Amino acid sequence: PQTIYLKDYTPFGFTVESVELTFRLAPHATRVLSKIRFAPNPEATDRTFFLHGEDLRLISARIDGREVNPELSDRGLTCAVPERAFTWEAEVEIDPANNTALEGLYMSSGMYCTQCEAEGFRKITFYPDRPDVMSVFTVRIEGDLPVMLSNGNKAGQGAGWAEWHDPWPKPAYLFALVAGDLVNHPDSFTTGSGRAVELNIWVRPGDLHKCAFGMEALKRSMTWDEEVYGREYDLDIFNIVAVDDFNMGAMENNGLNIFNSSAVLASPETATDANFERIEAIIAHEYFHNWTGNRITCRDWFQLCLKEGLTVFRDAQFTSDVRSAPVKRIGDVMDLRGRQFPEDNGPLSHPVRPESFQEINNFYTATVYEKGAEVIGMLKRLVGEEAYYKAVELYFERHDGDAATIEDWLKVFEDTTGRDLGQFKRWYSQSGTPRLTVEEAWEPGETGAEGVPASRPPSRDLAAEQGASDDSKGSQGAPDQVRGAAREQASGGAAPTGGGTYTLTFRQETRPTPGQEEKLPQVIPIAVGLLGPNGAEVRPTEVLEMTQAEQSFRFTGLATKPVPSILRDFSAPVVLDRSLTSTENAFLLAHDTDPFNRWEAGRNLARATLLDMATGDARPDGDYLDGLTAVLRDRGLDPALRAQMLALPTQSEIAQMQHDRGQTPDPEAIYTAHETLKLRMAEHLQDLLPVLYAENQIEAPYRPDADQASKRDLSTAVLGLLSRIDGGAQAAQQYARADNMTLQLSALAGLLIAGKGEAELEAFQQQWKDDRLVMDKWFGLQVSHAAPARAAEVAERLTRHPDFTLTNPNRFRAVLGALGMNHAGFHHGSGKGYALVADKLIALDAKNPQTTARMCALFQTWRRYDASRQAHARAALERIAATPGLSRDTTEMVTRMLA
Ligand code: BAL
Ligand code: ZN
Repeated sequence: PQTIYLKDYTPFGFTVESVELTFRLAPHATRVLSKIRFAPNPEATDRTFFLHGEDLRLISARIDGREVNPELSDRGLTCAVPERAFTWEAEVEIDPANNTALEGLYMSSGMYCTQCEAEGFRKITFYPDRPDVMSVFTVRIEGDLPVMLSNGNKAGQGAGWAEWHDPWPKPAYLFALVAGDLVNHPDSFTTGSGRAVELNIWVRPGDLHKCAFGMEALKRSMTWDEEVYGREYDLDIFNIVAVDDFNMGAMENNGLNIFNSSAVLASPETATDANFERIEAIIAHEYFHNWTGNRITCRDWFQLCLKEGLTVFRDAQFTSDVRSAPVKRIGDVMDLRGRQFPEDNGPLSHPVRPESFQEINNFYTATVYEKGAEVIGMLKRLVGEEAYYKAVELYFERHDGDAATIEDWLKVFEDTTGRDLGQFKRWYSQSGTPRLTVEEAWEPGETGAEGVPASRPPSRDLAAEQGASDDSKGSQGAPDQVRGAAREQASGGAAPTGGGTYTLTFRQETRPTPGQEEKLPQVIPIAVGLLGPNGAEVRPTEVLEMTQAEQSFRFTGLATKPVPSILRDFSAPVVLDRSLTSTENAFLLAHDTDPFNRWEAGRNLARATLLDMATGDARPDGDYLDGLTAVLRDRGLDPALRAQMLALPTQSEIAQMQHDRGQTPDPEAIYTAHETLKLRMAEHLQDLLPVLYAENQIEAPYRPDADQASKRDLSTAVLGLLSRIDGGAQAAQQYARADNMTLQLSALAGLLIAGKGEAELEAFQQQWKDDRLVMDKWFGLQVSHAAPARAAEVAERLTRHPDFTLTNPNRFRAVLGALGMNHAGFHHGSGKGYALVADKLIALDAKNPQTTARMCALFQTWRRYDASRQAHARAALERIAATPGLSRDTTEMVTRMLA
């Protein structure tokens, strides 16, 4: 397959002044008539007239009304054209009903729908299908269907037809069409400047009761973007459509967002709190794209992070504002470490802005999205809040209507702040996760007492713990002379004038990644605060700007040696390689005023404990269990945060840590350590668990808001532990009385943890057999709770269930994705997990290359493990690679993983 390079970018030889499309819908023979006005592009030198086109049957083509005979290939067509503006007309036929790839125009549960990002429009008609070609689209849809939608505003409708006009020039990837027997949940919104906007969520009949939450989330998003970024909606109508068969979460087409039904439909009975929160975030994300992605789009697909990183950052800001900021941050970091770090440190590693690809669909990755968002977060932290919003305002002003680049984005920051962002730009070009090590040095001053960190936090009862927590909320109590003292860089500052001097010396290193042997130092914003030995904060958070491979920062005028809290709020996407003793971690867990680092301290203790246990030491660390008890008792702490404290690092994270230390992880040993630690935690907390469970029950009717969800988060985490020591009694009771999916599903999980739940699994299936989204949970839960030796067998049995299908990506992910996430099950020594996933990926590739290729990434860590597992994984990957007719998407992924 052909490799495409960023360095080879050239503009298209023609501009497109207007596009008129007519669709004559028929399941197997839809006719698409296009009338496109082209003009020579003065900014281009190459005038080759190449239009992309795949799986199209060309019926006729005309230029300025005269029949032409273009030269056709399997990627598109070329044709001789005039050296002036001209009108291209073509008629093609396509087969939506047989389009199982779910790219272009396809059918899902009887409705027509589209997915054009990244390169699906070329499966609809011949067109320069590249994001820098933008045009105004007018669309006519003809068909015998009650609802027929496209982008933009309504332009007219009658019996059997509808017309739409989108006044905003857009690239073809934002084109959308939906037609079917749909019903709507309507609403309206008035923008800040008084524009009345009609809002609709369109669903299949029967799903109307699942739309209200999505609609409220949409209105919240519209208000938020006006208030925070000053961005107003720009059309008369905003439609969202729920589609059952969809490769992605959702798609931001102008005025016609198309959603995977799992990312929009929710009712208390069928969706969990996590589903509601995800839906709110995805609705916000797609809506925010209207400005960051649509009004300003990407010049080419290498710039994908320009819209995705920024929009993920914006949706995270939104969630932090409408829910809990620390809980969101911790959740995002868990996700980053779970998905992006393995990617960044394995065979699929690529820069946030990749420099080459074969199939762009393979680059809708955690690196482009989530690391891309982290890069924006670092930029904001470095320039400060005010400068950030000024620069973004300039970006909107300067680039509205453009197909822009990362250079354009950075330039607005340079112009606003006067900073040189040349080095910062390495975050876009250099792959791999930087590792940061730190050394500390303390020089007591003449008058300063030589303090040391408390050797161990005093054990406290509940009342004392609450008091201590209140003391540690801020630096208000720190003496003025301490707060006012200067922090200097060791390299350039004046000599300290009094008190002790504390120096932090950081080193950064990024290991080689595929195609990048040499790494240069990056700009790393390191947020640091200092605590005194009694736990009070003596220096509030400040951002140290590290630019060199090794760099020291000096804090002067300190009375006693402080305890540093480093990388607060996870201020940069790096691995902080700092070995703290369990006493030091326990101290930070008890006292840190930064919620993220407080959680991180607990996490460090859990990591150390699991690492010890996975290599033979069967006893959990006492500091960890005591610290955890104190945190759980702290009723001043958000229950959701306490639930996050209770969650253990994933088994995959422990495997990665062992690998980073030169050890070969044993998935079964890690699984056993995980299970044993959870049992020990449950035993240690056995008196507290029932109290916490009772305290976090909710009498009021279900609401999916942060307050209620937070309490359910904690009671769910507690139930998971309780089920290990009460034989599933509490879970059985909860299952019997559950009136919402959050409680029903967590109860079922609790029963499975206790080795029970057969009858409930059957009852659940009977209750929900007609609800696809709920049944996805039923499929997934059984695989994720299967013991390692049985996981592949359970998954295989479920793939023979009559409701399993290869054509629905959600169902495929529910079973095979869950197997991939069952660490010890997927990486089982028998190789059965690898073999089953390979079998199913091979079968899926023939139907849906995009989902197949993305799911191949389950194998990306295969080289971490022992020789026997590697041999099994290699055999599975080679079997996929050798499949006759394998798609370009999957070929690229397996080739990269085998390289
Ligand atoms: N643009 C693809 C789906 C999304 O990121 O919103
Ligand atoms: Zn997006």
